[in-house]
Amino acid sequence: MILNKQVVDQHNNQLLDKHKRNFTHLSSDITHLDYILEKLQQFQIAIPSWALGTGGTRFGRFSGAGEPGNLEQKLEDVGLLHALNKSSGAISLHIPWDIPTDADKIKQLAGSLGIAFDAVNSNTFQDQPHQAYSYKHGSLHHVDPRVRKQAVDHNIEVINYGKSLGSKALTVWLADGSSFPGQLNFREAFQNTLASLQEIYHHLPEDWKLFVEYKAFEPHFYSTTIGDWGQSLLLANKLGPKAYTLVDLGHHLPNANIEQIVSLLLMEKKLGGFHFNDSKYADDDLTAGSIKPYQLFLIFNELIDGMDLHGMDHASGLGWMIDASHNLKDPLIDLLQSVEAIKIAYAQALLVDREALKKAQQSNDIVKAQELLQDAFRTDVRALVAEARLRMGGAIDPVQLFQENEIRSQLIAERGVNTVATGL
Ligand code: LRH
Ligand code: MN
Ligand code: MN
Repeated sequence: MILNKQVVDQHNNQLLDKHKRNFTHLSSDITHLDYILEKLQQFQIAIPSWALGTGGTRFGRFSGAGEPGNLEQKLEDVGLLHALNKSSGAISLHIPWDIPTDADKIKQLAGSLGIAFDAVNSNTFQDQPHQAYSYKHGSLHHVDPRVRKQAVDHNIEVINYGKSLGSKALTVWLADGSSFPGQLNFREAFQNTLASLQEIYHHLPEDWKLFVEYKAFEPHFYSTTIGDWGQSLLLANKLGPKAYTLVDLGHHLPNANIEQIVSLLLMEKKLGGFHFNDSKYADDDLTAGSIKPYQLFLIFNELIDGMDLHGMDHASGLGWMIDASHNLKDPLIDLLQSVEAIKIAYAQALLVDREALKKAQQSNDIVKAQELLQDAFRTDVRALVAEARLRMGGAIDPVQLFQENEIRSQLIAERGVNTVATGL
């Protein structure tokens, strides 16, 4: 174990005075401090197994050193993150990139690190060796029923892997679409997708959820068969109560009002969860909150409003997952930064005076409503997030600890220099 309690304590002692000063100053103005700290402590965000290595672009991949070479090492990496921030207590697996061949052993290792298994993800966007049919022209929407069956069977296999680990959800993201007008019959593609998903849904255990992820474009550039939240919601509604829409922040057309989408999905009780990331141009998969932090805050503002209305549990009501890729930064540092940004947005949204906001909306007081949101967003809540982490035994500044203790160098010493983790 690279990180023991002593290392964390030493780091915290070094930063404690400064932290306490900041925290005291900040908390003196917060009326519901204990409530916020409790919410922050409960909040867990799943780490994607495919983001623990250095990602690439379509022009190249520059793998980093000391990357995890198998699922056990990926779990150790998530364990490391969780030991640092106490908010990464779950992993989301992608099959077949990360097959749990010995499920009991994997479960035991995860348990010892305090890690649960979040949604399992299927992969019908790449051909695998020895596969009978190609997904070049799609999977669940394919014109050939044999290809559709192969893709359905794969999803059922993924459910079974998930069952063996204690997962409770399957996420389906399809690359199915078309790149040229005329290539595809939209209605047939949609109906084939629905029929395939119905078969998968049929194999879903009673206490599971099916997350239907949508994406506006890429890898196809003319149409995507599940292209937006409307199409995903249509499918989820037709499939039944266990099916939900999954919102990946990077999967929208530019300037889409994601917070409005979130609020309506929540109202319909069809919001499954999130793939958090950020983007400037398209599906850039950048660190959460690194480009549009106000958008992230506004999403959490809608979430708290809608979840409180439904009496939903903030911590367990939805699937909270990161879906980022890092071709320039150390993946573990990037993931720490993403989790931190998400918690900051959550903490800021918890600060919003909801009663006052309701009153301002009811009286068409635009200025007051805007001020209430901006006031919360402009509050520096980092000491609040750090205090929640400290109370759980985590590090005051996880990134600083990671760097000062040269954790990547230790991983390189263990795993070697020439390493390539499976993933995007
Ligand atoms: C492709 C994608 C998608 C999936 C992930 C595995 O866009 O990023 O978001 O969830 O690959
Ligand atoms: Mn995604
Ligand atoms: Mn994506």
